Amino acid sequence: MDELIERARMGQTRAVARLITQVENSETAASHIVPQLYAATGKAHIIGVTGAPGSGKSTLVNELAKALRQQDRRVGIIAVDPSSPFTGGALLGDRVRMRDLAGDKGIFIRSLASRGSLGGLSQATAVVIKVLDAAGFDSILVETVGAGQAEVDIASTAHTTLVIEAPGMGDDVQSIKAGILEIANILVVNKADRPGASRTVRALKTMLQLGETTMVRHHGRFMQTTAVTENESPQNQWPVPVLETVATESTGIAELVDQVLAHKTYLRSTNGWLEQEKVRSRREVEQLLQARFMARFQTIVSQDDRNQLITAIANREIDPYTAVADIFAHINNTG
Ligand SMILES: Nc1nc2c(ncn2[C@@H]2O[C@H](COP(=O)(O)OP(=O)(O)OP(=O)(O)O)[C@@H](O)[C@H]2O)c(=O)[nH]1
Ligand SMILES: [Mg+2]
Repeated sequence: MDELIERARMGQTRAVARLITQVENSETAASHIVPQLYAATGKAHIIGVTGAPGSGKSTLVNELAKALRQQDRRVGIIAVDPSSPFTGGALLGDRVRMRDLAGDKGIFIRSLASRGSLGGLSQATAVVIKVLDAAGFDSILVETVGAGQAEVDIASTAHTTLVIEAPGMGDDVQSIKAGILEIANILVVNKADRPGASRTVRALKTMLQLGETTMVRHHGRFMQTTAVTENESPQNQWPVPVLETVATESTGIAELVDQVLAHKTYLRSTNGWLEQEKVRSRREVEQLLQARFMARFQTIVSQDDRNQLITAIANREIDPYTAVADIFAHINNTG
């Protein structure tokens, strides 16, 4: 595997693909691969693309990839738990698009589907991003369906988060999920060829303004005013743009790419880049600790004992706090 890692670091696409397969198939692969790659990571611009199902994320990712590629950037694309797999779905749906991207060594596309492993999909995604980063991909586009945890995961993983809306999903302020303000660095109203696009844009802009009165932007993301750190200053703010695109006709893509790159420049010229790296690192350490602790718990306490414990808690024979204290004592004694 070490030779594979070395070849991936030199940017060889086939080695990258094989490494990722190992990460997918083995829970221990990441703990072998990441230590050897990590020092070579941290250069790639990680761009999260999230939004409602069918809003046009894959089509937009495809367009973004082409535009970034035209600027000679190497582009990685990761589709997390895609409802329409990249090989058969909309991204490479029609032949013209497929020819655009396939066969280009500067583009790497991979779908990740959810698995039952301890760390789960967000951990696998984090590892795949690192492999691509170390292999010299400049921009890494990560598509996730905008739903609850996946959305939060992508915002803590990506440097720049794009939230994609489409018109006609209820164009009033109330129907737009408040959560998107907390994660979006760029808001995109795609399918601007459909009726009601300008109303959706207006609703989003109103929402942004409303948010401004109760929340303060922190490197482009809204936070509760109480959580703002002392180094926050007026110039340390990114005004979230609201853009219109028609992904199927490549309309508005140039402006979108400009904003994506402007956000990167913004992060680089403030302490935003490092801050985002810290957010990601903290989350990653916490997830790894959790996974390792659970694995250890499951090794030390047998399945039967665990079941008995849960039953005892349900029957009010023991309370959950005492149970956890006992488990900790047991683990400490076992060393
Ligand atoms: N009219 C119009 N249709 C579009 C536009 N962008 C995408 N579509 C179409 O909308 C459908 C869904 O597009 P996708 O790119 O698969 O959307 P998605 O958000 O990736 O979908 P999921 O991954 O399934 O959530 C496809 O049929 C696209 O061709 C657009 O700007 N205008
Ligand atoms: Mg998609």
